[in-house]
Amino acid sequence: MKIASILFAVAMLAGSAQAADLTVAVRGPDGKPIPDAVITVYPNGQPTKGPIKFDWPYRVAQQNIQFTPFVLIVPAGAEVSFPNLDKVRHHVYSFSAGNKFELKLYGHEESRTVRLPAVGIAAIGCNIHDQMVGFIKVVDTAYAAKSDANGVAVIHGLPDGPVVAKVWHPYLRAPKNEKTLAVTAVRGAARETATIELRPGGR
Ligand SMILES: [Cu+2]
Repeated sequence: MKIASILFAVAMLAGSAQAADLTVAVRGPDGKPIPDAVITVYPNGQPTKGPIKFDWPYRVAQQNIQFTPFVLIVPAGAEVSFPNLDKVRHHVYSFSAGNKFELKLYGHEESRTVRLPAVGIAAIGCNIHDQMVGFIKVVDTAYAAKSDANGVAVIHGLPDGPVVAKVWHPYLRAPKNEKTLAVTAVRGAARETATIELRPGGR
């Protein structure tokens, strides 16, 4: 009897800790996978209270006259580093509202750090190399992920229940380049397909 009640208590604890994983397949109208789309999920429609920490580096390198990664997700207030791995010098800037900055010319193996306070976007460029384009998505939810080369983004550890989920891509044809997904609740292993259209000229 005592053992039975302990087992029951353990089962109850396991039940309360249950969490959902949301897998989103991001596709174009032609069905082709779209990488570099950002999925953000808001349990109960609410932003995350308290500090947010992602397990990837808050870092945009300059390498081969490109920003790497092309899209980075960071929490609001994050310090982002911009190491220059090229032999040439770069002059990195953002004109985005709330996240403006300018890193004057710096060279090989040097780095600079910038704090991004505003939820939204920092679109980054280089004054020397016009072809250098990158985007930092600054978020207020702990539940965010970027689609990989197969167009797949996975958000782990969501609480079971209602959600608001969005997809953003720098070239998404929608107001603020963002669209709300059809999914309104998650439980266990949830799957969703997000079909998005990109503006021509986008990558
Ligand atoms: Cu440059």
